[in-house]
Amino acid sequence: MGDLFLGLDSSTQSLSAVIIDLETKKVVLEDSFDFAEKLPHYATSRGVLRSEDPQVVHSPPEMWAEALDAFLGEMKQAGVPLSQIRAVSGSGQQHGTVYLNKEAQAVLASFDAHRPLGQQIEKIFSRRTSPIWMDSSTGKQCQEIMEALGGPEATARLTGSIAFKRFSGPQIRKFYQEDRKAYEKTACIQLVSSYMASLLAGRLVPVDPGDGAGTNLMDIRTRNWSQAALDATAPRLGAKLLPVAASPSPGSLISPYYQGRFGFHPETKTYVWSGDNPNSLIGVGLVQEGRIAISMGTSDTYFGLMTKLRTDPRGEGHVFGSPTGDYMTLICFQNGSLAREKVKDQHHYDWNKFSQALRDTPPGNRGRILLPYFDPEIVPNVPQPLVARYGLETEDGPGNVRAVVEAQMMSMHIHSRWMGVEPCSIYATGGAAKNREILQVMADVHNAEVFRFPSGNSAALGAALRAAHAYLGEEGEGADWKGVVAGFAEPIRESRCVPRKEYVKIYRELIKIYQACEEHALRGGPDPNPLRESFQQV
Ligand code: XUL
Repeated sequence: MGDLFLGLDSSTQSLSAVIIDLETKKVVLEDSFDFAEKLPHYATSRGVLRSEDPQVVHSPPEMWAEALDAFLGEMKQAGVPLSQIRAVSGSGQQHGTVYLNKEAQAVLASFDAHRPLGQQIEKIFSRRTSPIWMDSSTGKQCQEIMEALGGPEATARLTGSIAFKRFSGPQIRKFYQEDRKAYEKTACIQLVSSYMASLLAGRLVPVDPGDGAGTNLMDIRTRNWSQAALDATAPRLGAKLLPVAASPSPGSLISPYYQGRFGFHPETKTYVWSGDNPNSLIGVGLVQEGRIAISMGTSDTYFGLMTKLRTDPRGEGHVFGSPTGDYMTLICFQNGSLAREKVKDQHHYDWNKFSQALRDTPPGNRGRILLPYFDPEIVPNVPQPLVARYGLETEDGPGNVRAVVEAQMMSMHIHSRWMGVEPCSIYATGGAAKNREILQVMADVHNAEVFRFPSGNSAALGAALRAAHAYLGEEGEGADWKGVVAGFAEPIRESRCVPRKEYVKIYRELIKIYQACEEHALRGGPDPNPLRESFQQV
């Protein structure tokens, strides 16, 4: 066995791990630790704490730490060769913020290998729970920030995105406004990625430009915090943030805690983590411009690498830093697997029946449309849950299954036009990419061939590849991205789904109808039913 590299992915519902062997180009381990199932005492539903207000969604940061400890413990028990890991990096769900007090620094530096991590970090928080990317309770703060920065367009030009409710800046502003005392007691605000990296390094670790761009606080051009954005968000905020890490940035040794407790080698390096989406970009091998990836996880994301900065004039999409030093574009649809699971559960289906329903129904669904915002939606902006059906009975199981998948694919098509890329091939990843029927709808709606990846966890794989790239760079062996991802981030050739001409034509028409339904339901546009009925007669 050659040098091993570990990538961790602290996502909404679970912590995942991928270990790669760079010499043999093999994935040695791929495993996952489910928060709700393994740590039920945090009483989360699928990793999150809901409140009476559907817009407020938090998670307990102690749960993420306990998961890291327990998951590594499981690996040690199972005989995973942790001592052969040369370097670790990771991926965190984006935007979530962790609030630490002034004790944190000293506690991180003195972890005791004889006691569980969870117990040792109990007292480092100035806020018990972390608002996460599913939280949409900061509409007011977004308006205030954009006003201070000269409007939505100016905000997008400066930070890569207009102010979004889930982004860290608006969330920090809300905390400052609602709990000033706790804000004052906060010595350091971290993102999920930098918090997890800090637990590994035993010191406070900064964010990288990929995740930093998900805050509305970073100047997307200089990749440093923008003073104007900090001032628009909360007083003295700059003092509570570590400077954004340069990329590449040097590694640091893993905390001795992990040697004592799990048998890691004392020279194991840890590297700055990034967000799940920048990691996935690497995990699906998008180290050059041109292709697009769709990740179907809790949320669905549509993303690609971009070499020249371009922001979305409609304000729906984002620009983040790419781990390669370029940019990446991204659109996030909150009702991803959330909506697919809702429809599946409403009709008491399992995933096999879900697929069967797609096989049993015709592409185009005879013009029946579902707007599937079971949760508040990010793109398009839908502040409160809204489920609207056009010509579709609520009880019609197969019809609703096809409608939810078609709605998601058509919405991606419509809301990604600003990127100016008509992809001819799409890389599909995330849990739902296993479902061939869903990939066929993707191919037909986007008129593009679709490939799947062997690893469902592109974010953790991307993190392992980032660790390898940084390690080789530091060891003076030189690493180019193409060489590092080669052999790992390759799609499965046989998984290819080809767009079918006759259905591409149907979807061209249906997309117009879907857009009319969206206009009608969200912005009081004209009744789309006449258009729908003429479609049905074709
Ligand atoms: C991206 C986004 C989500 C989260 C959770 O902007 O909000 O994709 O990163 O996966």
